Amino acid sequence: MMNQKLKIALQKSGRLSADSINLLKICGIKFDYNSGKLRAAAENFPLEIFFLRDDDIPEYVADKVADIGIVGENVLAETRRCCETIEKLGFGKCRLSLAVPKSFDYQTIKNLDGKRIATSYPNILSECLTKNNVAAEIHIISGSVEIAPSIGLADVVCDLVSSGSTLLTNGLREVETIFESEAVLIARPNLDENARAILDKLRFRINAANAAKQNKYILLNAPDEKLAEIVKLLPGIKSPTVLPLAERGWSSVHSVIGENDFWEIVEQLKDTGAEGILVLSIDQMIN
Ligand code: PRT
Ligand code: ZN
Repeated sequence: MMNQKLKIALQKSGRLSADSINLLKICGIKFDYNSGKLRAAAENFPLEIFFLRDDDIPEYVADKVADIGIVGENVLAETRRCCETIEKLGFGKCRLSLAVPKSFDYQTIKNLDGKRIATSYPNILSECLTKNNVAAEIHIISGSVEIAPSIGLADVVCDLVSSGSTLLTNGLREVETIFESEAVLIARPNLDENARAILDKLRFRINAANAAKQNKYILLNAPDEKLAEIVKLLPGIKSPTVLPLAERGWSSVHSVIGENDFWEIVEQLKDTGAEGILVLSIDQMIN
């Protein structure tokens, strides 16, 4: 089937929406997105995009309404749908944690025995409690979990945390992380050969864009007598490119360096005698 399209489910509006849409954009996929729409067709890639509530995405994918989707690992684990995790995407990072009011004397998870815990994640929580042999009462609430203790609905909360400021402003103390999460690309089981081929094309682009994000392209001028030392500081993909400058005794050196250590390397390069250092972002990196 030449005209087959892969169907992808993205969060319509929420914390994962902008990053999910941006991921497709940096993969060079063009589509018309406006917030009212529930679906869109890509112009230059065999992809049809569905915009849904995040909680529904694992179900849509498992039930083959969509072939693939982008969702938080927390939602995937909670809904317990049969989907394959294809790729971690590095955004939407958060953790599911237990938090207690400041006055709660918390030493170990055993202190939760007999307590009432408010959460939107009853499945992940009950698995954790069972594993730790704790018998607590789970109160399922769908939003604003953090206010449950102050209104007398629960003794403890189990909620998603990123910066921690929501817990802090509600007088709660994070005591235990029970699940770490980030956005993932998921696929339905048993994708047919054509769908798998389109997914592989998409993954190739995602990996190129993610690798590019983690690296910088660096150009500099080096006096020839310092070249050996400078080249040693720059691993490059294979090894740095060295080209002679018009001015004798000088060379231009080009390389790729990791985003995490580039400031440190730049300082060392300067100390070694490098001049005119330029650092550029990379759009795609294909190995
Ligand atoms: O409408 P829809 O159902 O699609 O969206 P939603 O409101 O259910 O989800 P949304 O958009 O809030 O979150 C989507 C996904 O983002 C979650 O499933 C997580 O995978 C991820 N994510 C990352 C977070 C957070 N960080 C986060 N901080 N989801 C929620 N929060 C909330 C948390 O519940 C708490 O209320 O933010 C608050 C805590 O934040 P801090 O920074 O104060 O700690
Ligand atoms: Zn939701």
